[in-house]
Amino acid sequence: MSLQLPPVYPITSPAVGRPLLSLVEELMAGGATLIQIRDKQSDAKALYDAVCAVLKLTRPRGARVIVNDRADVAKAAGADGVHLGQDDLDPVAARAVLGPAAIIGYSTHNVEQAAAADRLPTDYLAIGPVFETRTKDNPDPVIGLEGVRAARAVTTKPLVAIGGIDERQIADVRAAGADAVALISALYIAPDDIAGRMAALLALARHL
Ligand code: TZP
Ligand code: MG
Repeated sequence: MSLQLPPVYPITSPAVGRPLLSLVEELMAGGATLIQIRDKQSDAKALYDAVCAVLKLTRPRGARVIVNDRADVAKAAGADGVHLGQDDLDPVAARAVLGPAAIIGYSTHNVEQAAAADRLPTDYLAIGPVFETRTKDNPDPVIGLEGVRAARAVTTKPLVAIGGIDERQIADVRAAGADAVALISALYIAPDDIAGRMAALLALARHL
């Protein structure tokens, strides 16, 4: 059966200036059931330790944890899966590392990549940046809603739209064919009320 994505897929960010565990705690309090740990700064050891600590927090609550970039860290820590970019371990190799039950997500940035990714052993595809983003270093060109529609047309896999999305665009992005929106900055504009923000964005996305 294909992966059931929640309509809002939060991604953590060290830039928020809140300890990772409190961020994850708040995201879960706001209803997050699938959380990606994204930390481009930490080395493998620090990331492994962080993911293990996150899993202690999430396991009793049932939220699933996806590690950005690192299949090795995801496997070693016992995370639910990995999110791979075009330059990370390729999905075939990551599947060999992680096994059939793991969730493997894969970033694509245009329709050609999405079509190619449809044939790979991945559980969901991400497409973006849909809009301008200030979160990612050296982002690929913005693809707009047209890019989401184009990706939707070449894959039946669960599709996550990412990049510059906030409450103003969630309806349009979903109407363009995305099953979920992956969010970073939109979740953290009020660092003292991340749970409230997560809950509000989830409610909005659920009632579309
Ligand atoms: N991949 C494509 S855009 C992006 C990533 C990781 C950043 C998304 O962050 P934001 O703040 O939601 O634009
Ligand atoms: Mg990556």
